[in-house]
Amino acid sequence: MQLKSLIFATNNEHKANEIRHILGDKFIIKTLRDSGIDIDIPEPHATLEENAREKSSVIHRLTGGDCFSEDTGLEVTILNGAPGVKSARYAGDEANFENNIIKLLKELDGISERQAQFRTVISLVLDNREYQFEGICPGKIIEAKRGSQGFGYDPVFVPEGADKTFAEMTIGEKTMYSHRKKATEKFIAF
Ligand code: ITT
Repeated sequence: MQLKSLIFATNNEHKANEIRHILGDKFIIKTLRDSGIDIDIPEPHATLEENAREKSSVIHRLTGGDCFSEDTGLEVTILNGAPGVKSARYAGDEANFENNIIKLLKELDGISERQAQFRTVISLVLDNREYQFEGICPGKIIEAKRGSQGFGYDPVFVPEGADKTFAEMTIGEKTMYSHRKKATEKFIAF
């Protein structure tokens, strides 16, 4: 069988490593950097679905080939789904993982209801048609950071059924629970 090579329209190497781990040797995954494409694709929309579509369609127009993207948000129940689609820029346009977490913990200070979920939407462009796959990982936000693996909000998120935060897990352990894994499994089945 010839391996299928696919462009993953992302500049986030952490995501790419997780997806490579999940896909194993089924596909060769190339990030934008691997493909020599140096752009920061805008994410102007109000939903993960529209932003994911924006990223895959921009790269499809640019390359003319099959590709996929994903948009992920952390949705905290008591915050009405925030930071959600704004997860990357929760603490402002120049925000990084660290100050996004500080802002989140501040918003939840003194609140015992800490239910949250990560939601990933993958957008695949294949033979000029778009398909989407969703994956959800329920869990909770803890009160202080734990662990140094992973990225983003991983140090404060404990998935349902686990004691460790995502940042205390290896990629293999995170994959057992993750939103990205669930969305990618639907993509593989398709
Ligand atoms: P691309 O758009 O280039 O793919 P990005 O980092 O901008 O990369 P998103 O907009 O999808 O990606 O992600 C929004 C933010 O959500 C991201 O910057 C992290 O802070 C957070 N995030 C996404 N997936 C996560 C995960 O598995 N664990 C922890 N935080 C995550």
